[in-house]
Amino acid sequence: MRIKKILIASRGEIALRIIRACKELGIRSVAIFSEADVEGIWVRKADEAYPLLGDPLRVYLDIDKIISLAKKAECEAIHPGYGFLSESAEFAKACEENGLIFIGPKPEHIALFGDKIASKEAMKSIGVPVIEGSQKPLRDKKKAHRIAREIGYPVIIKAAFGGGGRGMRIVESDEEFEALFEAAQNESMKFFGKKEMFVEKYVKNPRHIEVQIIADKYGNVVHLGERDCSIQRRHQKVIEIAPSPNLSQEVRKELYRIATKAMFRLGYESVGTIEFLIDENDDIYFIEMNTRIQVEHPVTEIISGIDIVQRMIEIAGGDKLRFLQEELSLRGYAIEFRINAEDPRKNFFPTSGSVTRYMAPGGPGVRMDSLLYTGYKVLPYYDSLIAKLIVWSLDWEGAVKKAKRALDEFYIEGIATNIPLHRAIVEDEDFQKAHFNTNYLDKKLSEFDLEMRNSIEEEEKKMKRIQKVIEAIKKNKLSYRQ
Ligand code: MV4
Repeated sequence: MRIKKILIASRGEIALRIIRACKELGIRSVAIFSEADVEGIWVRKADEAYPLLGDPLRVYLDIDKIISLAKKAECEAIHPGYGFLSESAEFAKACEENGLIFIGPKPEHIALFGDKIASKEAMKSIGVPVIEGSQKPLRDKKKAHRIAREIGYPVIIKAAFGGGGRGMRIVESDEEFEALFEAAQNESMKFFGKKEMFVEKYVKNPRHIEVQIIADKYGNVVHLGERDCSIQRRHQKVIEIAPSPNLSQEVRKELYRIATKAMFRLGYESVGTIEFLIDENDDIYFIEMNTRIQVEHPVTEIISGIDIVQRMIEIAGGDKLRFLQEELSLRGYAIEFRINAEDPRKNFFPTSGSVTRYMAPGGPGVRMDSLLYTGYKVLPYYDSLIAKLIVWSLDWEGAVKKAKRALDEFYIEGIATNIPLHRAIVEDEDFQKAHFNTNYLDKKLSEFDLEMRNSIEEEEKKMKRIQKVIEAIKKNKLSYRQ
């Protein structure tokens, strides 16, 4: 391994996750942080940390500053985490040009999969099933309208350089098309600065399934199974599960075959996630590919026993994959609960402020990837994800029971979180039976009780009662002596 020191161009729980991987590999870690982030846990846990002065969000996007810092700190490589510069082909290229290893795929592959139309065409040309739709970027609403009619309603309008559900509109009827196209295009301009759109047939009630791939520089491509990411709210994933608890073995095998073959054919390297929609007839459609480590990677790590972040670093350093597909086995079920600083009683509006008391769940089959500690101030500038609770059990029912138990142990005081939502989901019968698709949360949300339950107050009452018993025993003892 050529890499001895890594700069982590990210923040929060994923920065800490990468530091942990570095420590176990004997690699020195270098953190960066905005002025607002001085109290960040990753800043203390890294071997070195450097402040970046300026706007708290923009500093994590400053390619020139980050690269010059990496060189000054004598790093061989940069890990971009997720978000920020993780899917910037320009950043990956700038690393290369400055003699730094970008821990991720090649810039060409980042660029290809950043372009949703080009990546669809590339996948289609190598035999991957895609959803019927426009094959060229659409800028003009009249042209787009004609194509929508050809496809037939319902259609979905998407941003060609989009993501996260931004710049997306579902169109049910011909009359609504042009207004919704304009709205989607305006959103795309606002968030991505691009007006290129495309139109697809809308797939009803799909499951959102993604396959984790890991590939080295020598053509070895291995999959680590799939994740079910159907439980989302406003295109933000809330719960991810590995493997999918409601997928037939035939569909699963087909997904693995398609994903590994495609990545081999493209000469893809590093980790990647291929997203599919599975419709009600079990038909498979590629939708997009993520060329980064994902938030939900831990569920795959748990069922595969593979440390994806460590292997990603080794691959970037030129190592061959340590294992063959046949040597891998996937075991049990893992569920990840994204704990967000947001108030479920106020339409999930982001919350910020000090965590005054904090008790994390633990015990067998529980993993916590988190930036929290008692006294930490959740900041308003960044993503609301503050912790990920991951549970594992040999079977689905066991994983749900484990989740209930772990969520009951969880206690965060000072800020509102979405823990009540998670508690409601694990109590829901449809979830317990693994009956869900991408519409699950929208349908269920209104019937969930999302009040905060204060378990610590109950526990403290219990403790006070015990103290009283002790006092009573002491008094009794005294009376015995008399
Ligand atoms: C779709 C779709 C149905 N039909 N495309 C959402 C995020 C982006 N990665 C792709 N997404 C979807 N694309 C076609 N042709 C359904 C989704 C989708 C979704 C749509 C509306 C509400 C919630 C959703 C959750 C997951 C996926």
